[in-house]
Amino acid sequence: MFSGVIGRYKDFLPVSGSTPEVTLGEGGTPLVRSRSIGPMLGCEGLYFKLEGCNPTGSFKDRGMAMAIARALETGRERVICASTGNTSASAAAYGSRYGLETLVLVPAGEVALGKLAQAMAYGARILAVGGNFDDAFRTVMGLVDILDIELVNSLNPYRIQGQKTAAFEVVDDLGDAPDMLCVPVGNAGNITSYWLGFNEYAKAGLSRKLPRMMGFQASGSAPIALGRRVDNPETVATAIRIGNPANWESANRVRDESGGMIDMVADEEILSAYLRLAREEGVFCEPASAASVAGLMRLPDLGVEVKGKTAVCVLTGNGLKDPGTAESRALVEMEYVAPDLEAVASMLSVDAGGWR
Ligand code: AN7
Repeated sequence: MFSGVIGRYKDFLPVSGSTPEVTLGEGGTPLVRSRSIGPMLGCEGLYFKLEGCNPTGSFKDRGMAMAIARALETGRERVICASTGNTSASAAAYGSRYGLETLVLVPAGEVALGKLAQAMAYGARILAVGGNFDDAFRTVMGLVDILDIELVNSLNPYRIQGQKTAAFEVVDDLGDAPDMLCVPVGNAGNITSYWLGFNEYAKAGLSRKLPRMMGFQASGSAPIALGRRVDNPETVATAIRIGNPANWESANRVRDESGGMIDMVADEEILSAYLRLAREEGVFCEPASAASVAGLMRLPDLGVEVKGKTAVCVLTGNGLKDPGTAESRALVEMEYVAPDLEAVASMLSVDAGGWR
């Protein structure tokens, strides 16, 4: 029986007999083959890893299960994070389930509604900081020095350990690693995790190759791609609105070791990929997640061959996290109509069994 990432991948995780098997049923997410974008690009196979199918709707749950297990094992009663939204939703969920007090610091006015609703419902204490994620994170790092509290941001190595299980699943499903893995980059914890996972599986003889790691930031918020801190990051993809990533060095190492790249995509490209995924693939992810697909679509222009390649795009979060962007950017107007057949038929100009 499948029982979350710790239960399933124990042998590859730093757990002992005394580590509680924390789970909300995370992991085991679908790897769905592209029907439109992959064939258009001439990929041998393009797959979407639907991390929005995790219990709180993002990939963060994999790492959170491990971080919370560790917090419990070491007797902590409180956990803390700074977050653009998804980490706070995940921390709040696992925190409430295991009786830990959860404190989250978020950039005021810059967190998508669904994520805030989650943190509220799970009962976290939420401090809305009058600044951006980087300000909130700096404050959290100060707080962990003076409080008896477990940091559950991706600087916590157990987060990385839990998240590497997504790479295991990709290999388990495909039979080997893909030629390339495309992933959105914010704090660069996830790209670090996947690379660790692919390497561990290769060492264990469970895969033959290693993928090129292709990370994508939003162009208004692209410190790693630009090679310098961004003081006022801006992007429609609020999840990755981060100007000074915690795992910056590690992202550069992953890029170099894998022969990959960390590049950037414009908000318009992100939104265009976001709508294409929804309209041509039936996959509704949040804007930050679509940066992976926007990035893949740019690769031919950057001189990177995608024809004949196997690629996986990690769709890190569920589209329902950010209803505001769907409502404002999907270009569909609701049509209001009286509640009777004649009015509806007339609005549709019903004609010969169809409508105009
Ligand atoms: C949907 O929740 O940083 O490069 O505080 O929510 O590992 O940071 C979220 C990041 C990609 C970037 N996609 O991952 C947070 C937070 C989604 C995300 C990322 C995030 P990292």
